[in-house]
Amino acid sequence: MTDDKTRDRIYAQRQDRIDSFVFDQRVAAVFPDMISRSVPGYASIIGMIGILAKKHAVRGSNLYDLGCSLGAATVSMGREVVQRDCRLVAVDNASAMLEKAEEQFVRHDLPPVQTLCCDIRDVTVSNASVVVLNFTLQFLPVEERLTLLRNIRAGMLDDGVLILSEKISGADEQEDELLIELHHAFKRANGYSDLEISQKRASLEEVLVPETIAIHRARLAEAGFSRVDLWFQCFNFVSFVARP
Ligand code: GEK
Repeated sequence: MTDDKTRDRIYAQRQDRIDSFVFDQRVAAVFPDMISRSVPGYASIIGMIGILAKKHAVRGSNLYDLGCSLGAATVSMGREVVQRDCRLVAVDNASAMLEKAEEQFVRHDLPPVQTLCCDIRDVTVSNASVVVLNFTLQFLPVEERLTLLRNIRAGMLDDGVLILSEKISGADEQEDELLIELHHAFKRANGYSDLEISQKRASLEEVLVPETIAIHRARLAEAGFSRVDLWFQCFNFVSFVARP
């Protein structure tokens, strides 16, 4: 259960004007509640990121969490690789989010975590056995996504993995409508009102740009990933494992 301060009620009151969504202090304060009531399978995905990290983390390598928010994926990976002399790198350009992530990292007994408050497009990925983009690529302008994936690929070890989770659009209009309808029903079942759902949707317009599975697969191939497997899907939320 969440108390009043940690319950997401950001869009509960009717707003005259809907501003574009930003990851500020208000969002950081309610983020765990917001993401778990909005993204189906979020807790499972976070848990599986740890399990994938355990399988693929190479001794002495770096593990990246790009767009880490409050650091849930970093914590999940860190717990699984404690003995492996790995370094965790957690990156987010929203200081309100990263400050809270840093509190989490202190609270858990993790390998060293380097936190970077910067744009993920400015990070040089190197010696990476695991790279996580858990619902982050969707916030970059579409035309900048390939360059980021190429940079990630260039800094990855040959047997490393990229875990890419995204909100997607359906392959055609009919599928898209179905996935959105089911997602909204999921949010309603989790206590969001129709007003909250529609105002949040408006705030994310042009901020979060979803693409189809086919587009993601083609871009990952173009960026130099030789194998892409879809390991999770629930409605319009998916996660891929991509390998060099
Ligand atoms: C989780 N991965 O809990 N550079 C750096 N950070 C960025 C950028 C950018 N260009 N664009 C967006 N972000 C997390 C969840 S949330 C997903 C990720 C969501 C950051 C942004 O500040 C936010 O913290 C995160 O990416 C997206 O596993 O809220 O839907």
